[in-house]
Amino acid sequence: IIIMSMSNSLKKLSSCVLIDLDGTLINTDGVVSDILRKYLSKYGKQWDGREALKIVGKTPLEAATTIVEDYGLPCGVDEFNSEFYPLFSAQMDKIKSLPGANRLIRHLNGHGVPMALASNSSRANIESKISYHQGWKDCFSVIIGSDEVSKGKPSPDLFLQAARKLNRDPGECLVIEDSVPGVLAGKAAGATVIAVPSLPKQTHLYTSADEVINSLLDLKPEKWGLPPFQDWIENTLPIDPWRIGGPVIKGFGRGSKVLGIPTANLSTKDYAEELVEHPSGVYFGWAGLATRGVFKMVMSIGWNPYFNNTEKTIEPWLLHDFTEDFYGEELCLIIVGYIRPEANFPSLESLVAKIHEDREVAEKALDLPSYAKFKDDPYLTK
Ligand code: ADP
Ligand code: RBF
Ligand code: MG
Repeated sequence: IIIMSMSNSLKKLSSCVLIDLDGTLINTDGVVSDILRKYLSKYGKQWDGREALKIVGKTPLEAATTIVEDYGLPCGVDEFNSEFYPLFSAQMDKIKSLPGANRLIRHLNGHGVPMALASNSSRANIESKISYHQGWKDCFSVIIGSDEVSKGKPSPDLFLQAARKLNRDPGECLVIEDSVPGVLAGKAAGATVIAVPSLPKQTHLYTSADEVINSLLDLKPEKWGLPPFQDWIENTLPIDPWRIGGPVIKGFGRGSKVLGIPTANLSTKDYAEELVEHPSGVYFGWAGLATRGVFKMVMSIGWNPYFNNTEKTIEPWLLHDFTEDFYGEELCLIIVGYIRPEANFPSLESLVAKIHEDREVAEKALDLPSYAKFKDDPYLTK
């Protein structure tokens, strides 16, 4: 108790936010990977997704050097850059915002919380990238790139400069970062740092962060002295409806057997891209089975930390008692709300109890008009 109250009293409250761009607000990685995949094949090399781990959070020069060296490319870093940047610029308009980014920016701006964008990317590139996201530029009172300070992250320079320009003490700033160099930079600056790792299963690398969250949807600004989000309804967060469907396939064979909770799995191959785009976590919505009707549904998307799966799967539990299995049948899902991040549990009983709690939250929420209306969505009975 003493330790808890000590750490509480040590927790600093923030009055402004310093935020990173690539990997935190926008999914730059997706476009970069696409380009590198094609570019490297010209040299007879194959882009290795794991390489992404090594370049997140680096300055453009460091990232280019890493790629040229790791792939043993027969060109210099300058030549690589002169070929890479035009390709990248041409694709900048395809870089999507990450889930919760737009919501976060509008929320903080709406409450008059000063915000700075501090990125290892160059000032010019930052400006181009955010120009594709309506209204973002005006939400930041300060924008600063690594070409405007002597050293990029993990040096604290960017954040120190951003705080200075906002006229705040770095200790009053909340830094939001997806990369390890970025987290280190924020801590070195003396700020409070929230890590939102952009690559899955990397939480262990972020030990110096004040908190590690799974996605921006899980950010609780009030924990850090900032205004709370007001869009949660009865412990659920409405999301842009997401529709997926396909034949029910065999899963790990443990849903009903081990947990007493059957989950009708969909093939992840058909939804690979969307799966990457959606943060793992517990969601809910409506499920349509062609010959059986429409049912409430609660599901997890992710790696099931309790079982430590290596594959990200979709696990929908239809909230209805069926007298038989329905493998092979067409299942359509419309996912309308978010409940919580996936978690690990000390025992199977506690995992099962939590899933039943999720079921109750989902069942109640789906009766609210804003969620109930999707029951009649034509997608479910197509
Ligand atoms: P698997 O690992 O193959 O997915 P589960 O033990 O999770 O096996 O059981 C899922 C299967 O159980 C579904 O594919 C479906 O055929 C059947 N099933 C029966 N009732 C339900 C339900 N309420 N929700 C989901 N699936 C159900
Ligand atoms: N697995 C976890 O490891 N952690 C979770 O937090 C978790 N939450 C779930 C929530 C719901 C609503 C459902 C249906 C499943 C959840 N599971 C979770 C997944 C469960 O482990 C999975 O369905 C089984 O492993 C079956 O493959
Ligand atoms: Mg299953």
